[in-house]
Amino acid sequence: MSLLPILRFPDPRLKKIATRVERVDETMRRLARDMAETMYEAPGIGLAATQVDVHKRLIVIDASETRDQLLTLINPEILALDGLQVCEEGCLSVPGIYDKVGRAEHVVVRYLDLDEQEQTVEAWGLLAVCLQHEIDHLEGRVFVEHLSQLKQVRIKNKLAKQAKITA
Ligand code: K2U
Ligand code: ZN
Repeated sequence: MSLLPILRFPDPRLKKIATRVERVDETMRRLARDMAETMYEAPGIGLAATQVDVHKRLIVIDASETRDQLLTLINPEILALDGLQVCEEGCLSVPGIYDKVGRAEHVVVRYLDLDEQEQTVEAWGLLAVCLQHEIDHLEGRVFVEHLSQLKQVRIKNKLAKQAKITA
């Protein structure tokens, strides 16, 4: 398995819309394994293929306290959204930036698992937030885009300064 480099906001590749997975082959299974390893090492509770510059509809999530309940979702589709919750979010593609984002409290998501079996997951709380956050990535959206224009400008300036310092 390998760790994959994660694209950093505002890389334009993070705005690409991911395409459906047509076949769950060994390449896709290897990508899912590498994404999971990358997520656990980061550490994060989710990772979308978009973030590792693979523009296919695949996400991995583990929002469990014990870090042993990996969900691999292929071609995830939101079937239902309701309620409202505001949660402090961060993103592995926007390091060091955290802010509150309003999301649905409850979601129902249909997807294919690695055996190409159709599954449905119903979630509330942090898992619901993570599902919405990762599916946003597949649509080319990063969580900072839910913030005000002023905050987005300040974040881009801060990350640009950080990039200069580390260059
Ligand atoms: O970058 C990513 O997509 C992983 C995200 C997933 C996530 C963000 C906010 C809320 C839920 C899930 C995170 O970097 S994982 C680390 C994390 C976890 C909880 C809150 C903030 C950051
Ligand atoms: Zn993210």
